[in-house]
Amino acid sequence: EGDGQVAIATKTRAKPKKPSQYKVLLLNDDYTPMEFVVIILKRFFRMDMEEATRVMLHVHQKGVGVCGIFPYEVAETKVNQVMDFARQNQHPLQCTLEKA
Ligand code: TYC
Repeated sequence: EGDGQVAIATKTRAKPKKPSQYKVLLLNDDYTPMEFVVIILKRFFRMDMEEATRVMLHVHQKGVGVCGIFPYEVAETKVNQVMDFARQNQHPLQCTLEKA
C-alpha cells in the first residue's frame, strides 16, 4: 500500500461450483404404449432402438428408470419436452427430475 502497490481483493469464497446434475426419470403406467415410450427415448434422449427398448422394459418392470443425467436446465427442458409430447398424444406418461 505505502509502496505504491494496489491492494488486490482476492475472493477465497464464492468458488464457482460445478453445476449440479439431475437425473431425468421415466415412470411406469398401465396405459402408455411401449412403442410410444421407445419413440420418446429415441427422440429426446438420442437412444438407438436397442437402448430405448432396454430402458423402456426396465421402467415397465421396475416402475421407474433413468433416461439420462444432465445439468439442471437441460434436464428441466427434457422433462417438459416429454410431458408435452405425451400430453399431445393423450398418454398419461410421467417424467420427472431428481438430483443426481
Ligand atoms: N406399462 C406400459 C404398458 O404395459 C409400458 C410403459 C413403459 C409405460 C414405460 C410407461 O414409462 C413407461 N403398455
